[in-house]
Amino acid sequence: MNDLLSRLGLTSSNPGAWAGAALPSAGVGTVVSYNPTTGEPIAEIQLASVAQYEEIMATAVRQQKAWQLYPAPKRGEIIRQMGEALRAHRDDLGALVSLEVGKITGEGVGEVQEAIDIADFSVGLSRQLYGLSMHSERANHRMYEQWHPLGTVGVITAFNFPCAVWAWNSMIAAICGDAVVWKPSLKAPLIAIATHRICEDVLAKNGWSGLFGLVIGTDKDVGETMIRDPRLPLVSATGSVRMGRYVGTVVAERLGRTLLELGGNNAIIVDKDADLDLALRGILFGAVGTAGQRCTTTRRLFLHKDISARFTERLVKLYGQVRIGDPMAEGTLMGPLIDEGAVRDYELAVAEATRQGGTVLCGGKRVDRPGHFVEPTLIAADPAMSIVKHETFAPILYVMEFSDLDQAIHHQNDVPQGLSSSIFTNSFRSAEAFLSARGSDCGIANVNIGTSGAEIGGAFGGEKETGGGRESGSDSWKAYMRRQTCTLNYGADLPLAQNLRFDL
Ligand code: UN1
Repeated sequence: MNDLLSRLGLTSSNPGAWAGAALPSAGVGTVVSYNPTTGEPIAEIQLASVAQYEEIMATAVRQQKAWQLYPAPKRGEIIRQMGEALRAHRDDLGALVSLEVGKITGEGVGEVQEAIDIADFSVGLSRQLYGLSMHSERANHRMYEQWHPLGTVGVITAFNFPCAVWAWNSMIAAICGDAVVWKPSLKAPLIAIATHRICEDVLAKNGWSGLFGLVIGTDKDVGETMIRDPRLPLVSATGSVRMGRYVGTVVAERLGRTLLELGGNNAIIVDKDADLDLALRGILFGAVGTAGQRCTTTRRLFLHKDISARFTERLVKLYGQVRIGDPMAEGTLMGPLIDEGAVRDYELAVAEATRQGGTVLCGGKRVDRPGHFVEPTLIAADPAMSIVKHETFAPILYVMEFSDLDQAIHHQNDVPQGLSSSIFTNSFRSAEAFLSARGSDCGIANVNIGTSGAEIGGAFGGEKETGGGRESGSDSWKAYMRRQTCTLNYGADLPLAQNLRFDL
C-alpha cells in the first residue's frame, strides 16, 4: 500500500489544498481516509480553511482570465497531455480507487479509463465548439451565435465516482476556457489529491499551474463559501437529492447556474420475449456492480408474469454465486460499502421493506467480517411500497411483476427520480414504446443493456429529482459556456426588426 501511495506522490505530509504548490495547514482540522475493506485508516489529511479556499480561488480566477484567451485547440493539446498522464498512472490510480472506496479492480481501473476517455473526447471537442449562423430578416445583416468561456466553475463530487465525474466536468470546462475549483467528497480525499497532482503537473509544465484548484474542506466552511461565491457562475454538484436541493437553492438565490447530478432509482423491465440470459447478466452488473453504489445502479426490476417465477429462481441462484470480499482479489465481484453509515442505511432499508410487506428472497444481512460488507439482496416487493420509491445507496433490488407493458412503464416512471432505465426485449414494438414519449421518463433509456455503465460520449444525467443536469458527452459542453447572439449590419441603412419604423 505504501508503495502505491508513494508512486502517486501521496507522501505523509500532504496538506489538503493545492494551487500548484502545497499550502501549509491553517489548523482547521483533519479528515481521515479509511479503507472500507478493513475499516482501517489509510492517511490523515489536512482540511483546507476558508482562507486557503480564497487563495486557490484567486489563483484559478487569475489563470482563467488568460486561459480564456488561449485558443481552444491549444487548450485541447494540454488536455491531451492530461489524458496521457492519466494513462501512465491508470493502474495505480485505479488501485487507489479500490483501496479508498472499495471498487473491484476492474471497476477501479474502469473509472480512470472513463477519465481518460473524456480527456480524448475533450481534445476533439476543442475544435468543435460550434455556434450557429442564422439568416437575418434584414438586408445586409448577418446573425450568428458564438460561445464564450463562462469563468471559473465549482465542482462538487461524491465518493462513488471520485475521479471520473471530476474529469467529466473539468476536462470539458477546461477546453471551454474555464478554470475549475474542486471540492471532493471527504470520503475519497486521496483519489482527489492523486488525480489533481497528475493533472496539475501537466498544467505546471505548460505554465498553467493553478488553473485546476483542489480544496478538501468541510461542507460547513468550504462548501458554504463556494456555493455563495459570485466568482463561480456555475456550480456542478453530484450527490444526494438533499444536497442538490440545498446547493440549487443557494446558487439560484444569487442567480448563478447549477448542473445537478443527483439520485437515481433505476429500473429494468424484462419483457416476456426477452433474451433472458442477456437480461440476467445486465441485471447482475447493474444491481451488484460497485456494491450498488452507482447513481445508475439498478434498484427495481419489473418481470413479466410469464417469465417471472423461473427467472427469479435463476436470479437468486446467480446472487448466491457472487463472490464478496477484498475488491483487489482475483474473482471478487462485490467489495464493501463505503462506511458504517451505508451499512446502517442498507439494514434499515431491508427492515423497512419487510415491514411494508416485502419478502427477502436472498441476502439482507451484513457479512460477518471486518470492513463494511453486506450481502447483495433481492426483495420481492410491490410498486406501491413507499420504500421502493426511495434510493438506498446499497445492493438492494426490489423485484416486481407486471402483466402489461404500459403498466410496467407506468410503475417504472412512478418515482421521484429520473436517471436511468432499461428494457430487455426482442420485440421491436416494446422497445420503441419504451423509448417513445409515452415510454421511459428518464435521462437515460436503454434496450438490452442494463441501467449502469454509460459511455462518456452521450449526455449523462436525468430528470425530476435527479436534477436535470447533463454532463460528459454530446453537447453538454454548452453548460460550461455562455452564448452570445451577434447581429452585424454591413449596409448603409438601419432597418429595424419586425419592420418597425422609428423615423422623425
Ligand atoms: C455515478 O454513479 O455518479 O453510467 C456516475 C455509469 C458510469 C457513471 C456513473 N459511467 O454507471
